[in-house]
Formats: sequence, structure tokens, C-alpha cells
Amino acid sequence: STDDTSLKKPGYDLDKRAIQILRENSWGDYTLPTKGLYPYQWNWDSMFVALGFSEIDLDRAWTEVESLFQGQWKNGMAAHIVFRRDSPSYFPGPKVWGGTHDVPTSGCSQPPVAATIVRDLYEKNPEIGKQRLPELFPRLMRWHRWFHTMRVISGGSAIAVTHPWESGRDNSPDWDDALADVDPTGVTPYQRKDLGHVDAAMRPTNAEYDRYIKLVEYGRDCGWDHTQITREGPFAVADPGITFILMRADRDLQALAKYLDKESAVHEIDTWLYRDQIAASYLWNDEINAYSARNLRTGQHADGVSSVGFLSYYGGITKPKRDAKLQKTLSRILDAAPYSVPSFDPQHPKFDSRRYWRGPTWAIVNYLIARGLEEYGFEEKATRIRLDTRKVIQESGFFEYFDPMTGEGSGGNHFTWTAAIWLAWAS
Ligand code: 9WN
Repeated sequence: STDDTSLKKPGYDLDKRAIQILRENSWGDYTLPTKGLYPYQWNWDSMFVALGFSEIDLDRAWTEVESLFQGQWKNGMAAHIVFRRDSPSYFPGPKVWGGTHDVPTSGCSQPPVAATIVRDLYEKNPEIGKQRLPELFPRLMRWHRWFHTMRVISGGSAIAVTHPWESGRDNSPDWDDALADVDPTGVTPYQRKDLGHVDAAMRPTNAEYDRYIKLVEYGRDCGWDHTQITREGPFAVADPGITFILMRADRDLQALAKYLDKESAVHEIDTWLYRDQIAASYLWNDEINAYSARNLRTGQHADGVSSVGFLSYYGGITKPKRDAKLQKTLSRILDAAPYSVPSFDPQHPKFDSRRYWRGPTWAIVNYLIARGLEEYGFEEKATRIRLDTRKVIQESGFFEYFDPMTGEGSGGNHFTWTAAIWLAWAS
């Protein structure tokens, strides 16, 4: 392992170190985000890890994706955590989620980057892809169908996030308003484990954790009936992150369906793509000139700009009038943070440069934003984001996330998805 001083030694090879981190955190057919803090398989982490592995070992990359789907539910959901073995270093573990599946998992999902990554793997080597895709494809279809049925409120198109953990952006200010309506009274007493690994100033607060656990208890008590949770549960928010990531993944899944000549799947996905457009428009917020989260119980918009709001290009949506405004907002935010892209607007009173999803820069999100910008011809901004990501990793190492003002690494160290993004894109 390394520390910040060895990074500065001449000849220190970041590529080598990134590969080492992937290998060290790999437990057979799946990979931990980082030892200690996150001792299980996380959904979207694994997909970025697969992208990293595809640079050095394509077979291992496919295995990473396949192993995630071993925990897929009968209703189609690919869970946000797959618990292969019990570990005392993380809370809440499998018992708290109360699952009854063969492979224990959590009860909610995470941003569906999988189909996009699978398309990347396939196109990297179609010969291998032809062997691996047929088994995975129906699983991806069932998961996307789950989002488009069990995470929409009847008659609507917006995709609901029913737990902040489902968004992958736990304590983003995007959830503040909806989370305030979750009553934490009566939550079963528990002990946080994250604070034994990292500084409390970098993590969600206890008040947030009480509500996270209360939401888990609600889901468990209704037998993880996802339709009920979406329609009537204590928390349902439309998230620009999930919305744009799903939209992109639907398109990539459709491309995969074409590779396999699955005509009925192509048609089914057409209806999803149509609704994705409506879901995206629902999030446009003229008051802040950006896409922003929306509380599905009240219709209320989040009043700040989160970095995932710039994933509209990645999602494949451009509207000239909106885009002119969105580009101005992005320029303003890039100018405000030397190590971009901050997860939340540095000029907003809720910005906190060290606290998790309330300000820090995340390499994975940078990769997604830049990928979309590049596809739509915004080369300069895409390059800026890539160079910022490179610089922050060169200066601070493979941390979970970074202070956008100072570049200081925060959260867990030797972090797999940061190493993976280095290999696949930032280096
Ligand atoms: C809860 C593993 C995960 C990431 C999430 C990130 C964080 C977990 C936590 O870590 O969430 O799922 O306990 O904080 O927010 O995006 O997948 O790296």
C-alpha cells in the first residue's frame, strides 16, 4: 500500500498502483470498493471496476458484471449491495435489511450504469462479447423493466429514488427537503461503523443516518414490496443522476438487443426511451438554470445544482434553449472550483467541500459528465474535467473523493473506483 509521500517520489507509477488496487480489492469474482469501510460488492462500484479491469483483463471484467447479477431479485432488481460474507466492519449488514434471498442483498438498487459498461465490454472484443452477452442480456432487461414499472408512480414517467442510498449520493442536499419529512421516531438503536474508518466531518450526519435506517425498516416491514414503497413510502424523489444514467443505459441496452437480434426487446426499449424524455423534462428547473431533483410527493424542486445535473448529455438529451443556460451554469461552477466537478454548487450556502456528496469531487461522476460533453462536442469542458481528475489523483492518490477547492483526498483510501477510472480514462 501507499501513502501520500510515496506519490511524490520520482518514478512512482500510478498505472501500476491502480492495477494493484484493483487486484488487492478483488475477492475472486467480485471487488470491494475499499477494504474495511465497504467490505461487500456494491452495484455501480462494480461496474466502474469492470471498466477498469477491461483495460487489463477483459475476462475478469465480464466476471465482475456477472457476479453482481447473482444477487438479482425475482422481480428484476439488481440490489445496491450484495453481501457474500458477513463482515462486522459495515453497518447496516444483511440482517438489518432482512432479505430472504439465496444470495443476501440490500433492498434497494443503485444507478444502472451496467448496460452502458456491458456495451463497452462487448465492443472492445465482440468475439468474447458474443459468448458472454446472451446470458447477461435478459438479466439487464429485467432490471431496466423493474425501474420502468416498479419505480414509477402510476401514469407517470419520472423514476423514483426511494432511499438516498439508491441514488448513490447518500447525503446530497437534493434529498434534504424529502428527508425532513421522514419521521425517525422509534428507529431501532444502532451503532454506526463508518465513523470508525473515516472522519465524521466527511460523512453524513447522525440525523441523516436515523432516517436512512428508518427507511430500511419501512421497506423491510412491508416485505420489500417495491410497488408499495414507490407509491406510498415515506421518501420518493426523482433524481437527475438515476434519470440520465438510466436513459443512457436504455439506449445502450437497445444497441445490445440489436446485436442479439432481439426485436421485441428493441420495441419495448423504444417505449422506455420515449418516457425517459418526459422524465428528463420534468427535472428542468428554470430558477437555477439546471436540471434538479424533485420531490415526487410534493413536486418541489431541489434549489441547488448537483454535478449529476450535467449528465443530460451523457443521457442523450439536448434542447438548445435549455442547453445554452446549462452551459453557462457549468462554466460558472467550473470557474468556482479548481478541482472540478464539485458534487454541489460551491456558491450555494449548503456547499461543504469535505462532506461526501455535499461538495466533494468524485472521479466516477467526472468520467460520466465528460463522456457526455465530449459526445456533444463540448471538447474544451470535457478536457478540462479530465485534466482536473488526472491532476487531483496525481497530487493526492486514489481516494474515494476529493476536496474541490484544495484537491485533498477524503473518505476511504486505495479506492477501487478511483483506480478504475484512472486506468480507463483519467491517466
Ligand atoms: C451506502 C460504495 C458506496 C457507493 C456510494 C457511496 C457510499 C454507502 C455508504 O459508498 O454509499 O451505499 O455506506 O456510505 O455514497 O455511491 O456506491 O463505494
